[in-house]
Amino acid sequence: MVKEKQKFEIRIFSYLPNPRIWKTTITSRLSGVNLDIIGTSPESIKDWLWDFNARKLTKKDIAEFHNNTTQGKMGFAVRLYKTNKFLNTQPFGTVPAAFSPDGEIGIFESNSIMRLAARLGENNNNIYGKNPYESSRIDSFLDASLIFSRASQKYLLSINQGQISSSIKKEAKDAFITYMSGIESALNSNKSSYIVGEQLTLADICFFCEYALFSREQITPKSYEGNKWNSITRSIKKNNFHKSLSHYKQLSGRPEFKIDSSEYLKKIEQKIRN
Ligand SMILES: N[C@@H](CCC(=O)N[C@@H](CS)C(=O)NCC(=O)O)C(=O)O
Repeated sequence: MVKEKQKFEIRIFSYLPNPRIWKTTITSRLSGVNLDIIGTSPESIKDWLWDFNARKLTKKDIAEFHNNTTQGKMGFAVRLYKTNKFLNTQPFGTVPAAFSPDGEIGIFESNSIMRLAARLGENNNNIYGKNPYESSRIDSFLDASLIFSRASQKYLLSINQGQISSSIKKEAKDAFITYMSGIESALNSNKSSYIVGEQLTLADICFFCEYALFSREQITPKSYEGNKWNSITRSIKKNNFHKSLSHYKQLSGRPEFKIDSSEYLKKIEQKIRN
């Protein structure tokens, strides 16, 4: 008997690996939701057709969509092949891009895609809080994370592009301190070792993924090779964020987190040491 392929409940298109997607993969592991993830390396994603049925561009696609390309905005200096259907369902045209199984509904913003995984899993394990107050408090942390993630994204892209400016770095440092201070304060005032309530929630998952993504900034940028690179993470007094950092470390050891993150974080560690 042929085993039926499990039906997916969310399709995600993105470059891979991408810590923003881990928010959803970790949540789905805990809530029992089936994902279908398609994508390629960050370098190759420009050579893909951005669509519900995303794929490597064929000669036929290039001819068909040639006059219909879109200038990439965040992180892409080139024109990207995005189908009209993609842009109709993904109004900001960004990845990660998630879709309902029929491709008709687009869900964007990694925090919202993560919430979808919790909702589809019927909030299994109370991952999205055990009552409306806890759920809304979790939302508060997710909203606050966006301010940090925006500054972090600008900073990481500027590092990649060899165009680090002191104002971008300062903005990222301020946003990092603000976000981490909130997490530290929540961990200090909570009786449990989690950010909200008594157990692991979306707030912890989001914190882990945003911190993991930001940790790339510790790698000496190409434009600084041979010179001393003063990363934000290193310049911060670790004691100020003692609880947050040990929470991050503890989360990184959990099996549902390790699957996505261990290789990625190991590579960062190796690059920092070299
Ligand atoms: N805050 C968003 C960030 C999404 C985003 O900015 N994605 C960039 C890549 S890092 C993108 O898709 N850029 C494509 C474009 O600007 O055309 C999230 O968490 O999902």
